[in-house]
Amino acid sequence: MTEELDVPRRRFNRRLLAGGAAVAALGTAAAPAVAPAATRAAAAGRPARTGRTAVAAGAVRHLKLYIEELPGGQLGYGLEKGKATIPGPVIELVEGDTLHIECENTLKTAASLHVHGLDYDVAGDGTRMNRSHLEPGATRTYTWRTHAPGRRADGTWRPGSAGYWHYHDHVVGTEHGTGGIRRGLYGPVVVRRVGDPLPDRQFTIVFNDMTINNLPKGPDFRATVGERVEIISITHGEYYHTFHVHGHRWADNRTGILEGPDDPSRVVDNKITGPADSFGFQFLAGEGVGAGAWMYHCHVQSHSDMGMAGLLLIAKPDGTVPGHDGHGGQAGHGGHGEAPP
Ligand SMILES: [Cu+2]
Repeated sequence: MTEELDVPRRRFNRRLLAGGAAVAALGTAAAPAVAPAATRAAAAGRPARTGRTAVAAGAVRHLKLYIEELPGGQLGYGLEKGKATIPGPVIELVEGDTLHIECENTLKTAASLHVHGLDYDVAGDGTRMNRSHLEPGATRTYTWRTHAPGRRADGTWRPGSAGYWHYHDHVVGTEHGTGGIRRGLYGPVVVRRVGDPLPDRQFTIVFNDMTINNLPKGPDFRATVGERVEIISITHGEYYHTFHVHGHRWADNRTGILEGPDDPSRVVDNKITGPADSFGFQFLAGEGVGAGAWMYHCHVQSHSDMGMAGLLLIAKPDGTVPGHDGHGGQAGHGGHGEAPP
């Protein structure tokens, strides 16, 4: 429990002391996307094609996931040995898919994999209380299932699994994984409904205590005008935050996209978010506003002042970002941690 009480102070000290080296070490931790073929093509930077949607539900897939130590006392999930990242890799499913994750704990302490929003047996819960965790050096297969919406036998409506969810450790530090989450053991899960539009770019932004993705200042992300951008927002730690993007807005529903002229979803550009919340949305980069260095940040004033801000660098088709001088030129912004496209 001492560790619990120690949280904010340690975090703030690290923030104050974090020099360029620490930032550089963590800056390489931007997460790659692990996605179905169509999204992977987008992540690989291939030209945007319009009208791509999620298809082929009902697949049974297998994934290997490693829990590893990272420089500076951080921890991460990774798809290959030595390649763990913070946040962990994006895991994408389509409603109806089943995923078997063979998770190996390379740490000297027990750890686990616990997911939100999906269907799993208690043996896949990832907590010590039901012995579904990983002892040091152990490997265990966690099975996640998903389902499409439909009518129950009693006539009520059963929601589908589609949504922006997340996974995290539930064991390191405390029996709630407080130490694991603080040190970086978390990542995004996207479950799509058949027919959902697929993004060209995908960015995961995790407000974890007073960091973004465990970096003392928010990383920058790059896209080109007109691309379909997907933001996955997750919050962890001790504080409430508000997620705000400049120049763009989204519908406060499952996808962020209005389904037609009569869709009653509220359109927002700012959303309150608390520990373990997750949501996501898509928008067209620069729609109606053009290319530029568009800020995203927590809108709790003291939080943004302390570094909870980064840039969506939306380039013109020729690759330039008007008004942005590249790296490190912005007051109060380090320009580090730019995610690869
Ligand atoms: Cu905040």
